[in-house]
Amino acid sequence: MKKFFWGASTSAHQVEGGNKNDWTEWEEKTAHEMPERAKHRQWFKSMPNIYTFLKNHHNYVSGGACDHYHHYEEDFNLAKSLGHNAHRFSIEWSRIEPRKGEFNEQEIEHYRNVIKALQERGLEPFVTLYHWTVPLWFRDEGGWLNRRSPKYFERYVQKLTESYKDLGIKFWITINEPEVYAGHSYLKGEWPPEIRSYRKYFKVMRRLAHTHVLAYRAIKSINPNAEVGIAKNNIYFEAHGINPWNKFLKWCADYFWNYQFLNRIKGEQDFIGLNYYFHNRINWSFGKNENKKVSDMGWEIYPEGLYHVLCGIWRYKKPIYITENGVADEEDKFREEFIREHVMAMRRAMSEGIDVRGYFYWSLLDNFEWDKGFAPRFGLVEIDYVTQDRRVRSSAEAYKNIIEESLRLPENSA
Ligand code: IFM
Repeated sequence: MKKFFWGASTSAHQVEGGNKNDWTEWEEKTAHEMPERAKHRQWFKSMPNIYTFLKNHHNYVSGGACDHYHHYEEDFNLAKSLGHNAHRFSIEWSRIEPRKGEFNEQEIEHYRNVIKALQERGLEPFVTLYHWTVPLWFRDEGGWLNRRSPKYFERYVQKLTESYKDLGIKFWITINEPEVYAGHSYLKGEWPPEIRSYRKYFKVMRRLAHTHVLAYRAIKSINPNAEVGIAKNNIYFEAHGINPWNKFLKWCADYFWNYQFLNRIKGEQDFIGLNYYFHNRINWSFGKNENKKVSDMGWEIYPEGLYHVLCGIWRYKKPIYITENGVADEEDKFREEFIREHVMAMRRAMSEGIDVRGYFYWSLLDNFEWDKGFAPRFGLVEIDYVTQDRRVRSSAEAYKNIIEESLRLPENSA
């Protein structure tokens, strides 16, 4: 009988606090202009509930974040008390290798303690190695545009895998959402290093795929029992009606957004991590959603799309873990229903034979949502950023019930 993993995800930069990487420098540099910049972003108008925050420049500096770096045990106690049996988090490369080729043993020890804290609580660690932030020296050498970048990453991965060999970590995620990162940073120019170039975007995408392959091989050579994959953000593109143009656009979007990267690393991944947030109904152009139900960020809530996206990636015939699925909902009005309906969509896919083995809600804690700062509230647990108090939202209890209900199902499946 396969064990099903239930849990939540976080990423280092978004929750730890006290980081020093390419993002922290960029935040310091741009924070005072961000409220003005935000007004010119497509997404600004769709976030009326969080306008006030978006107008305050303090919103845009990650700073101490949730101080998860010091509160991780308390946070894992909460996850445990909420019925989770797994947890996804990321290791901050800039802490491990703050200067080129120099590894910080104290920080390696810190994450050893983090991993052990999870294991002691019966929470299976899903370790992400790169969730969008890089060390300053790496940025200064040209980041992912530097042709040596995959090798630099491989060296960091080797060091970690060797250091944690005795911990028997099974699940490794090399890269989080490559296309989202490359799109914002090298095509739209909205995230560091603020580049707008098709050529560079495609170069970075190719380089990240190569990086994954090197990391995959490095982990497997040191720890052959490990299972290695990426976390991929796939969108449910739906062509409206029978119009061939809509169908053509859907085909292109599926190819470029959903499958291009996965095709490149085919054969060098043991599972697929799926991050599901978006539905896009195509009617002559993209983005024609009915927007009946939307989150605080104006993102359409469309659980059925998860079913379709799962069917889509089943083409690779690899086990699937839903490594992220979540909603910004400060008042906790629709989070419970959101989770319930997405889990139902997942079960529908499973009942048709799709091998889904885990569901991770994004996120365990409220956190720093990149260029939107602290305004969006995704957490099962609410954070008071002044006192660092944690408060469990009622939807987190509802999620616990969903987990318990599913454990009572025949064969203890999802
Ligand atoms: O917060 C992000 C996360 O870092 C990557 N996936 C989507 C989340 C919500 O936008």
